[in-house]
Amino acid sequence: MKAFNKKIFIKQISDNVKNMYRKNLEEASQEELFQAVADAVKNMIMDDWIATQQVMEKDEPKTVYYLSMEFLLGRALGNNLINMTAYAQVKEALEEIGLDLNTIEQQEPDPALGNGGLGRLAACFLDSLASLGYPAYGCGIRYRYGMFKQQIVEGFQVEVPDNWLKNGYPFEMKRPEYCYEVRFGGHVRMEMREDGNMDFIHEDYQAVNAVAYDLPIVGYNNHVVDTLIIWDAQPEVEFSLTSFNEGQYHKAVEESNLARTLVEVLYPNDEHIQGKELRLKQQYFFVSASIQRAIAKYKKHHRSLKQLPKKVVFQMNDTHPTVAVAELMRILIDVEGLSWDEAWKITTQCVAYTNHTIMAEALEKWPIDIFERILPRVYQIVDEINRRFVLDIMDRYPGNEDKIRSMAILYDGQVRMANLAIAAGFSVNGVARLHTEILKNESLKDFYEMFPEKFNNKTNGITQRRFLAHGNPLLADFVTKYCGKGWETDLQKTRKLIAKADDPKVQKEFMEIKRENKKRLAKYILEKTGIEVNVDSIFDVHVKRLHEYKRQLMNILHVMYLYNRLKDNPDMDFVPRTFIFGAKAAAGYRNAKNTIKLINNVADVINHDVSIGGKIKVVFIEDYKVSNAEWIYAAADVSEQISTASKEASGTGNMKFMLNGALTIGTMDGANVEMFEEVGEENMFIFGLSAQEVIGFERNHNYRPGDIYNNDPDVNRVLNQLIDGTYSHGDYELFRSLYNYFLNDRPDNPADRYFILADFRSYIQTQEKVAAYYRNRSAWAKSAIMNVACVGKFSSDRTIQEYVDDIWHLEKIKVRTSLF
Ligand code: Z2T
Repeated sequence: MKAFNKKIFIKQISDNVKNMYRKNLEEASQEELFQAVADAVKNMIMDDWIATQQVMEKDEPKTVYYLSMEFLLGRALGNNLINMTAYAQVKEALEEIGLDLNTIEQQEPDPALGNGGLGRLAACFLDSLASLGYPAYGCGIRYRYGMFKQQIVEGFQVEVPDNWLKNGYPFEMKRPEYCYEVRFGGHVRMEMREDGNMDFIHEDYQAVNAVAYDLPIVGYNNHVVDTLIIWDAQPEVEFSLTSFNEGQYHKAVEESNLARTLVEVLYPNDEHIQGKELRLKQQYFFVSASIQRAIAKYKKHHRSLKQLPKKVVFQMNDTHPTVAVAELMRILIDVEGLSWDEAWKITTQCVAYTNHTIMAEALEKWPIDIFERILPRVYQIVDEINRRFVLDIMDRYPGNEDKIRSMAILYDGQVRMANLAIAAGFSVNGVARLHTEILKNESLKDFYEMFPEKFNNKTNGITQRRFLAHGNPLLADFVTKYCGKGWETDLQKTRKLIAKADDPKVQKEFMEIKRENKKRLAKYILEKTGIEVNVDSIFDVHVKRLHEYKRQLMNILHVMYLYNRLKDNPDMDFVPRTFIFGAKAAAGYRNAKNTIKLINNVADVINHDVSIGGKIKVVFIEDYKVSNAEWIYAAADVSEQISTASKEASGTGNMKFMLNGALTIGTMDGANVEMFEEVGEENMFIFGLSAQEVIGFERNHNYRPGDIYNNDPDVNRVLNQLIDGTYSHGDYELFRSLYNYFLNDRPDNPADRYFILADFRSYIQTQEKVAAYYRNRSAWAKSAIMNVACVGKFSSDRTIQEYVDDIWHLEKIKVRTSLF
């Protein structure tokens, strides 16, 4: 970016409004002004974007292609300005012409091309890659409809389509020159060549074109702008009614239908697969296009493919892009003419795999018949990879059927994508230390025994640019005041706060900032829900996807328990609390949707009961998404991270709360374990079973929640309130399935499989400690400041540096500003 020139910037905005809308500034709507401002900002980015791509073209550095079905970017305008270090100047320039940057930012739709943690992680990684100056492409899909918008109607979740492209998205750039054919279906004909080798000829397929759209990923204050490529699908031949014979006509109709449906919508299921054919097509579509683009780029500089691993590494974000293994093999063999062994050597040095969950429902397995029908040539290659891999297993473990049962890629009529990723990938990583240990010692034990050198841990991280600099400007200024500038690129700098955490003046300042942020959220809550909340109450926040293992149900049962206590003793000593929830449920997930309804019904009863004097409020914030998350984290006193130990691979919301000075109540799960290590036991509230205890119960089938229900009167009472009409206007059936969750024991679905009742008593006791601690303002403030001070490890900059050092081996690029 050239030096910011206020005059030119203002001129450009009024020119944009004129040219785009035939209006002047006074006539333009806020949405039109957003488009005009965004375009001016894009213009500021453009020189650096061009310069970065020129350096990459000229120096040809090794580049990571981060392959991901999801990128949960959140709004770009404010974030880009932060990273260009132009936020304050642009805000001031806009004020001069009577515009408010905040209002303008809020016109931008959240690009929500992801479900939750996995997609948001990919977005944080791109921010860190650019900010550290590494050459990188994100590769994903340009879904027409992103994650659904959530409305709450009479307490129920209703899904509304997210038409994020409706008004045009100003930061995307169509790149029609990057267009690749992707083929589906048909047959493979084998033909003997003169040299005795086989040719594999793919016939009768349907083809669509993948067309690139680029989004800029602006690095922090370093002039580096990386690129996120999102692929759109277009029919190969424009469908026309006249110019076909019958056969061509049907093919054209089918291909244009395929192109339209392929990228229509993001599947809104996190950690649960449905095995839909269209999903497999989406996976192959964006993977094939991305690999074709990477190879085309490489071939501009090289004739032989042998050096590909020196220039290109594909990181597979979970198993969703794992078809990349076979697609790269296919291109190397069928298109580039390499032998199997040459192609395998290259492929296995180019692909690496990240695992994000141990939940069995999330393991991707495709029925062989579907896989083979949709991707006949790719299937042949998977079959051959499997044949050779099984031979390796038999070689290593002669006569051991169990090893084949657990590790073969093709088994029981299915293609097991994780097994393919591990067999071919040179690196397999978990996303937090505990998670990686569970992979090595439990779920992927046999693979770890066979390939110990592949396994490694990369504890997740988050970007402080979005979640502190942008989301919490008041706290950002506080950190700058006590730690100096520089935390934006080195989060360890907040450690300087340790020396200040005892200072009453600093504590007071921190608490005032927290209170301002609580006011900002309270206003949002009032506007959206009509509920008035007390900003002096504890803001106790549980926001994340709705999933049984994340135990929102345990949280709301605890609220019901507290309400019972208050009703029994109206004069009891009670620290006022606002319980804030935000969560989307996968559209077909019964227990998750019922939990949302329960939270809303409990909220309705409690919020309207004047007899408790407003001591408890319950709020369900509709449509939890990146943009309102930034405000929610900033306002939180307490962060709920209460998953069943062993189930949350890492969590990243936990880190965002910590960064914003909330105290965590949590289990020893995922990255909570490492947060605890960093911040110390005085500053975090831990409770519940350990991962080993949970795994022990699961192995021995000796957990008996019914005994707890029968023997603990508090548990008994709240569970019975699910079926006695207390929270359902007398309807005994509405929440019966949630009640049954605790007590119906089936072999495939054991009672209380997420151990809510096992942890309930220690959750209650730990929440009592939280309340007592909040009374001590100074102790609380000190602990909150300590959380900010000790969060350094959880910057995604640290995570990315570890990927670079251990897996990708990239070198930084330098974009010289003297170019201008
Ligand atoms: C997801 O968000 C996560 C894991 C998945 O496994 C799928 C989705 Cl959509 C297939 C989450 C984990 O649950 C969370 O613990 C982790 O922090 C996050 O991925 C990023 O690694």
